[in-house]
Amino acid sequence: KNIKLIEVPSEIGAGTRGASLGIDAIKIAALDFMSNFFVHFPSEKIETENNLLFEPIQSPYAKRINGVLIMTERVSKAIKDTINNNFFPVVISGDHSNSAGTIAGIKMAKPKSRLGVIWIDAHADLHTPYTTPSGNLHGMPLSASIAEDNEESKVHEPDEKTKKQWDHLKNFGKIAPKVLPEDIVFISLRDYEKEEKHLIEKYGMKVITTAELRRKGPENVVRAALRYLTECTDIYVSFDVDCLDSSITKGTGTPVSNGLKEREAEDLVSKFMQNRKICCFEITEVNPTLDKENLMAEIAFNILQRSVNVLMMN
Ligand code: DIR
Ligand code: MN
Ligand code: MN
Ligand code: MN
Repeated sequence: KNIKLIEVPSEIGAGTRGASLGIDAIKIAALDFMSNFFVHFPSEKIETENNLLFEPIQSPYAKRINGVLIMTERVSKAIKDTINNNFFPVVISGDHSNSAGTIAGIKMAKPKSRLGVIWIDAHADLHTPYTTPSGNLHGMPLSASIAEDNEESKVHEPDEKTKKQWDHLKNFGKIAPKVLPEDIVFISLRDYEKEEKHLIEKYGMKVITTAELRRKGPENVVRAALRYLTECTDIYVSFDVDCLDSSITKGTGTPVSNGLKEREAEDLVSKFMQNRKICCFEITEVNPTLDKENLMAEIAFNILQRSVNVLMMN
C-alpha cells in the first residue's frame, strides 16, 4: 500500500491540555531511536483551531464543538482526497474527537461502503451532549458517527444552538449514520459510564476485554473481530493510546489500569493491518506534557512503525 501520513495536532476535544504536542513527541521518539521513518512517506498537516482554548467555553455539554466542526471539515476532506488518490491514510491526531472527521472522510470517499470500526481504547467514546460527564468532544466521536443522541439516558438538556451543532456533526457530509452500531468492535474497553453501557447493550456492540485478549491471544482476537465484521466492506482501526495499561501511559490525558501491554497492542494492531479490508489507521491522545521520559510517544512510535511496515508489505 502507498501510505500517506495525516497529522492532526488538534486537542480542543480533550479535557487535559497538551495532546496537540503528541505528533512532535512521536517524531522526537523516532529521532531518539535513530529511525528515518518520517522521511519515507508523503504527509499532510491539518491546520487547527487550538486558539479556541484561550476563549471562553460556549457549550458546557459540547466544549468547543464549533472548532470540532471545523476540524471535522478539514480532516474529512484530507482523508477523502487521500483515499481518492489511492493512498492509505495513517492518521496521527491530538485528541480522539478528530476521528469523527476521519470516519466522515472515509465515508465521503466510499459512500457505498459498509464501514466497520475497531475501537481500541479504554473508553467507549459514546457520549453525547445529552449524557456527557465532562463536555469533552473526545468522548463523543463514535456516537456522532452512529448518529446517536441517547435521549433515553438523558442527563442534561443542551441549549438549542448546541443541539444544532451536534446535529450538524452527526449529519456531517450528509451521511448519517456513517457506521451501524452493530459494526463496532471495542477492544480493551474498561472505563465507561452507564449511559454508554446502555447503548452497548441496546445495540449489542461487540466488546473484547483485556482479559479475553490475554486468554485467546492477539491473533485469535483479530480473527474473531474480523469474522464479526464479515458484512463490512471496509474497516477503520482507531487506536487511543489509553488502551495501554496505566503503568506505561503517564503520557496520556486519561490513564486507566488493567490495560494492554505494549507487545500485546503491537501484535494486535499489526495483525489487523494484514487484512485487506482495513482502509485507515489512526493513533491518538499522546500527551508529552504529562510525561517527562517521553515513554508514551516511544510506545506510540513503535506501534505506528510496526503497523506501517505491515501495511507497506500488503
Ligand atoms: C469520559 C472520558 N468518558 C468523557 N473519555 C475519554 O469525558 O466522556 N476518552 N477519555 O478517551
Ligand atoms: Mn478515545
Ligand atoms: Mn480513551
Ligand atoms: Mn482519550
